[in-house]
Amino acid sequence: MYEHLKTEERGNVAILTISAPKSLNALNSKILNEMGDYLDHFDSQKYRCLIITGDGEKSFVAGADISEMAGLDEGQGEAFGKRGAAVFRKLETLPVPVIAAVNGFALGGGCELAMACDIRICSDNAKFGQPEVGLGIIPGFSGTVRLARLVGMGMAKQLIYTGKAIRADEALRIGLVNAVYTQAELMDKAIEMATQIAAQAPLAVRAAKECINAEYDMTADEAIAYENHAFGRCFATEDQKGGMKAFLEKGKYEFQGR
Ligand code: CO8
Repeated sequence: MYEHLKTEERGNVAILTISAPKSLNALNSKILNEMGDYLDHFDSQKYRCLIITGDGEKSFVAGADISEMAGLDEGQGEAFGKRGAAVFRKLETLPVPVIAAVNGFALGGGCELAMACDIRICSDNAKFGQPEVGLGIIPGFSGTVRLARLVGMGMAKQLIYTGKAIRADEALRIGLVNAVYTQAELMDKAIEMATQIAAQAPLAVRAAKECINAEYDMTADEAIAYENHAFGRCFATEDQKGGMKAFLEKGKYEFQGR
C-alpha cells in the first residue's frame, strides 16, 4: 500500500519500517506524507505499542532528503519544516507508546524522528547527530525543541552548533538512548519491550503517556492537578477493577482496554 513504508504486526504490537535504501532512508515529501497517512489511520484500539525502525543494517534515517531541500526558497523551506514537524508531532501524541529502534545513522531529521518517539534504543553501530548547520540550515523538524529537553541545554547546543555526530555509547551516556544492543539483537529487544508495554492495562499506559507529555509544559501545581484527574479516571475502568481483584486473589487478569 505504501511505496516507502513497510508495515507488520506482532500480536498487538505494530512495526513500521521506513524504506528508501538508496538514500539511506532519507525523508522526502513522499515519505513524510506516507507517514502522516499511516499515523492518521493507526488503529490505537488494536495496537498497544508501535515500533519504528529503518530498512537495512546501515541507517535508521540519514536525515531529510537534501536533494529535495537544495532548491527550496524561504517560504518552501518553512513549509517543508512544518510538514515534517506536524508528522513528528502526530507521532509524539499518538495515543500508544512509540519505540524508536535506531539501527544505524540517525542524523538530522532521523535524530529528530527518534526524538519524537517515547523511547529510543539503538544498535551499537548507530550514530546520532544534528549536522544541519554544516548545510546552512538548522534542525527544522523540531530538533531545537526536543534535543535540549532530552539531554539538557548545554549538550544540545554543543551537538547542534558543532554538527558533530556521536556514537551509540555516547548517546547512551548523555541519555539520548535508553539502551544499546548488537544489530542482531535490536529488533528482538524492541519487540520484547513493546510486548511488555502491551501486556499492561492499555488505558493506564495511554493516560501515563498523556500525563507525561502534557505536564511537561505546566507549572508543578497544574501538573499535579492534571495527574490527579487522570489517576481518578483510571478507577472508572474495568481493567482497574479486574487487575486489582486479580492481585488480591492471587489470580491473573487479561487487560481488556476498557
Ligand atoms: N538526503 C539525500 N540523500 C542522502 C542523504 C540525505 N540526507 N543521506 C544519504 N543520502 C544518499 C547519498 O547521497 C548517497 O546517494 P548516491 O548513492 O546516489 O550517491 C546514498 O544515500 C548513500 O550515501 P553515502 O554514499 O554518502 O554513504 P556513506 O556511508 O558514505 O555516508 C552518511 C553515510 C554519513 C549518512 C552520509 O550519507 C551523509 O552524511 N548523509 C547526510 C546526512 C545529513 O546531513 N543529514 C541531515 C540532513 S538535513 C536534515 O535532516 C534537516 C531536517 C530538518 C529539515 C527542515 C526542512 C526545512
